[in-house]
Amino acid sequence: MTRLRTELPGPRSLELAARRSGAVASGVGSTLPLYIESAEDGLLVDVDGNRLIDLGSGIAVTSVGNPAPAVAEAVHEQIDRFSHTCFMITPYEGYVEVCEQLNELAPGDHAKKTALFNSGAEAVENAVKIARHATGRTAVVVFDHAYHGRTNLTMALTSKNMPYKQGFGPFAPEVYRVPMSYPYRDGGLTGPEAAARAIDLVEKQVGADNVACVLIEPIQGEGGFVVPADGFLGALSAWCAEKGALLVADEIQTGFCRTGSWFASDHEGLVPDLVTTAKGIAGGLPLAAVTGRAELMDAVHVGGLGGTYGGNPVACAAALGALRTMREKDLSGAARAIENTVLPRLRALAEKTDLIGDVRGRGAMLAVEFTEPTPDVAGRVAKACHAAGVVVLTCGTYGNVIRLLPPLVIPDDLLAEGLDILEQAILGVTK
Ligand code: PLZ
Repeated sequence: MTRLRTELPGPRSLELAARRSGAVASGVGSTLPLYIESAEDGLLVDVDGNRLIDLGSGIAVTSVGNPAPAVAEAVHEQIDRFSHTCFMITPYEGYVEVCEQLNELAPGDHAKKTALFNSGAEAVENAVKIARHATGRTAVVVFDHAYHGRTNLTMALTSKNMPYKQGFGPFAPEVYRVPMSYPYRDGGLTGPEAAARAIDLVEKQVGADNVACVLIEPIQGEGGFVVPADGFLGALSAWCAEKGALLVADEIQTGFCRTGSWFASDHEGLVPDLVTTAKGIAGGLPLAAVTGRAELMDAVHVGGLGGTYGGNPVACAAALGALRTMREKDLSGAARAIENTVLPRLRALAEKTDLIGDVRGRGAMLAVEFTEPTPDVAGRVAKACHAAGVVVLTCGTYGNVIRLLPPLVIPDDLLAEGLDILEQAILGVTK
């Protein structure tokens, strides 16, 4: 069925693109030049009436659907009562309720506490603040291919130069980068071997006693959907526990049912000291959190954490609606079902073309890595998908990964149609 009414971009999108070029700073890019007017589960409808299959969820955000009824209802109800007070001035229940639920859901059964912020980068910055304050140490260990944000500290934590860091330095000090476990590209090191390689560097170059935290995405997002080898995260966690460093899991992209459980840490029984979350937490409204061991979270002096909008009441209401939807619709189960549909198809596709080097991921966070470490093939595949009205995203240090992040409520037929188009796009590119 054709969902496209016009050439892409259509005339109204072209008009908006012209207005945009006169008004919006060109440093802010867009993957597709299509301006969206409305959405339904799994579809984005542009201003020319073209219906696009959404396999990106706005970078893993609209997991519960777009719009999601429970989120829309909670937002309306809240904004009609009050939109903002600033939790640091006069608090409200929604903030407390979101923290209670996150404490319950985050990995581990120890006592936990939470603080709320606006964006993923802000959550990561605050996790580092808390880790430094709680340990009295300064060094932060991060990994090759890591992505943690675009603010000054999180640019330092992020691995890839273009487009995130080029020309924006100087960067924050006391950040140390070590190799990641990357099974497709690290010569088959086991998880414990890859962890030993990273730990050896930290011990020799940083000194274990100086490490405030080891910060890691349990499955890397922007860096290429890199799933570390079994035992890698566990070995890092054990080293942190032995040396008094904190393990901080950045679950901003992996969290909230995306990988088939509440958090990606759950798959390996990993219990981080602190967890950062954002994206899927609030069905599209800006909200982020740091959740962690109560004694660490409470180490900071009163007034040491905060911000004008952190835990805004409308965003908190949206989060409560989103979390209810995740439970009621068993969206972790839905993510596993997506994996069971998509992974076999991608694996079968990999048999048909030698362009594909690896197929990987978990739940509804799945990817194809092309063999050539350049953006060429992935870029052409993404373009072909976009021209056919399917929103797919690329990622990876080499820009050579196509990633799939469908909304967890995507109807089966739309997912199948999106995959058909992706398959044709991949089989249609030549070296
Ligand atoms: N940590 C693991 O994935 C955001 C960024 C896209 P913010 N990823 C998408 C882009 O090009 O800006 C992300 C993430 C992980 C932190 C962040 C940062 O979250 O909400 O974008 O600040």
